[in-house]
Amino acid sequence: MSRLKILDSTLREGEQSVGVSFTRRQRIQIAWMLDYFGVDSIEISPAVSQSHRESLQEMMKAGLSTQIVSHGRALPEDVDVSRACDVEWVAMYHSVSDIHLSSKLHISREAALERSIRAVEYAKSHGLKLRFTVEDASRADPEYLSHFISEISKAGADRIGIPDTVGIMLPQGMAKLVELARKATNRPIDVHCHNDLGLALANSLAAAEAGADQIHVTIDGLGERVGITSLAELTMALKLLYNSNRSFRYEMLSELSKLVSSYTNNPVPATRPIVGKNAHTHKAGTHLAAMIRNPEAYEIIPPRLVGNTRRLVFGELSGKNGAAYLLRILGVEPTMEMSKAIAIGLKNLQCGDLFELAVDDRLEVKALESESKIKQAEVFASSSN
Ligand code: HCA
Ligand code: CU
Repeated sequence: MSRLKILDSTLREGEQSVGVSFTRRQRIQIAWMLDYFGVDSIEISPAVSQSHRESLQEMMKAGLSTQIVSHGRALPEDVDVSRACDVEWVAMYHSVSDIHLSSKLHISREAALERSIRAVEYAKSHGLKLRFTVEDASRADPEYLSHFISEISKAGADRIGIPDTVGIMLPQGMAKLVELARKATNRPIDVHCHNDLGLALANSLAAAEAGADQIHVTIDGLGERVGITSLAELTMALKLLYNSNRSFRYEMLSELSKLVSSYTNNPVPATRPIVGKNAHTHKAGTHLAAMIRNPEAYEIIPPRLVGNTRRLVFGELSGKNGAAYLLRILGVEPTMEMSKAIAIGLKNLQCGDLFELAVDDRLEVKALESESKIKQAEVFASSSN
């Protein structure tokens, strides 16, 4: 797993997210940050617009160490757009499922393969390195898919991309799909999993276990419909569950998420794993009690590792341990009676969560969260009525 590569498609798949359209400068900023984070490749589609072409050209000149992949359809005209941007790597895609061939493209299986081979040969004749993606592979007839991958490889494709375009796979199925592709080609295999059933991460990991060489992600899982595997979730799962020794700059994960959210005007959902506000927030008294003794009791990731903040919520669920902690940070050495009385008092207020404290590694207070101050003011206003 330590050899598994990561391709970030925030600038291509991510821009297919509803409401997302980056400016040229934003794309360059994202590219620089992903490069610094340590992904192996980033992907962008120059055929979309002049601004995308200029972004790609600028990225090519920027001296990034990450591989830049120019994504387009399996058509000579899209290859030409990529060539005009001086790229080394292109990615081209063509549908292989019957539903796409008949309803989207209105062509036969034979015509699809023929057109794809021509596009591959065209790109190779211009000295390009090439990934070929068999779109909607997970709904294709396995025999046709296998034949298609083998012919495309013979035509010169350097990598084969296996997407679960509609997010319909189970992890076991994804593993089987990778095995099928591995039998059909000796080229490295990319995997691209959509999250329609919330299985993108599980499917990506299963594909990696089955021998996929590279996994596609986006920042915060942005992408068509509900998106694809998220960069933060995949890289942290690899580190925690597979002991990957990749030296990504994990501490940038929260920052990357905030940056993209500021560009898209979509707030990061509080419940988003790893980078969401709630990812390291603790509330119930039993949890606070344990956290105060040892944060590992309820945290698998120290927030500092991913650039996030630990927060403690105080209110009706705080219990006597939460109350004792609160007294201590206010400079009062708590007795059992005081702690119990405050816990009961917090419950009797019947106000739910009262406020949150952002705390550091040693559980010392960093800040009272501003949103909570507003809530607190509301509490006081309503209790004086
Ligand atoms: C699309 C296609 C694609 C391609 C994936 C890839 C998919 O959005 O139009 O090139 O690896 O999900 O099949 O994103
Ligand atoms: Cu996709």
